[in-house]
Amino acid sequence: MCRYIIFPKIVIFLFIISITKVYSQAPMNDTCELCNKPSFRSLVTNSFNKNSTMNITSAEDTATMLLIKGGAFQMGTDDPHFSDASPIHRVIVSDFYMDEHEVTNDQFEQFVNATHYVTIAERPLDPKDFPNVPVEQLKPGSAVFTPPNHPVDLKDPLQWWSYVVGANWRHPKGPNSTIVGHGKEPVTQVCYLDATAYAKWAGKRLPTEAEWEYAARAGGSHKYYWGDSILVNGKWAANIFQGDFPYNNLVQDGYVDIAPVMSFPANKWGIYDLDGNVWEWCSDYYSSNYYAVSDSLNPLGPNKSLDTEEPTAIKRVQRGGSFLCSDQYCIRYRAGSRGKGEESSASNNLGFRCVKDISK
Ligand SMILES: [Ca+2]
Ligand SMILES: [Ca+2]
Repeated sequence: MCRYIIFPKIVIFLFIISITKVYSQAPMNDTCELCNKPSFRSLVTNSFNKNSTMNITSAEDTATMLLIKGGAFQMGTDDPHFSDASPIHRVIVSDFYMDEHEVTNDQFEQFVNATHYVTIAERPLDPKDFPNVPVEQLKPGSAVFTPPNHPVDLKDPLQWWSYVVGANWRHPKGPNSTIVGHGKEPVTQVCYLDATAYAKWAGKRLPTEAEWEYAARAGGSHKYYWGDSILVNGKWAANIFQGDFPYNNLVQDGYVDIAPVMSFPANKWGIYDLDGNVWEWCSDYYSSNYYAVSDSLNPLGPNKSLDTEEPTAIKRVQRGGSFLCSDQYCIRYRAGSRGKGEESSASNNLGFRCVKDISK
């Protein structure tokens, strides 16, 4: 399994390169209000009937899933900061069930105990994939947020991301960290391939990008998924980053990094933490121009990955941003914006949730 790397003194996954380019498009400040255009809002169709919501329990994991009644909505955003999320286009999704929260460490441990699955970040690195790297340096690990204590150049993510040997889902920040006592927090350090393995075991699948956005919008069309103001009744609506990124986290939302799932209010359809906390894998290949040619009915994404900035990397869509998003740096927690990541790369701000089809 190939994990892309470059090798100065430390190994850095392609993930780092990806986020560099994603985040480098973000402005220091953004006052754009295009998401509030009346024409956009009026075109949203919400067929959701709250009384139709029902809980189910999967056969294999313990997640509560909610029925998301299908309907039509306007997908994407014309915010010029998110060129890959335009044009806004009408999409129809069918009914589906969605986990009410991100997959937790407890849930992922249940999966590993049942299957003895070994995540990509735990597997040995194949010297064939890294011919220019000394074998003794090929040690399993993953990307970890390691913030400095002083201001840094925001164009250089290597100032706050490090490849940490021994970082994996059981030790999200490295060998000295643990998930013990953090069972209700979302699992991290799981790549796309790990997430799909879990979903298959659970009898589920990853959401399509369209399903994810449809559920996140919950019938609304606002700048943020929860509304037009960053605060709701004076409180933070999602776990993101406040302060001076990356060195001075003011923790105004109460969480310096990951929060236990369901620590913030659910959206109007009862789903928690779609926005913020951890990025979430979607099933679609990532293509920066897909929205121009997207199917309108249950789009599955392009049939292959195409990131024009890194055409050789196989990438999947990620959605929702994480506890590291802020208006100083990554603004891709805003409604309609997209993320992307190489399939085999993970980090300690990246997780997933599952969906399930309605039985016919
Ligand atoms: Ca926070
Ligand atoms: Ca999330």
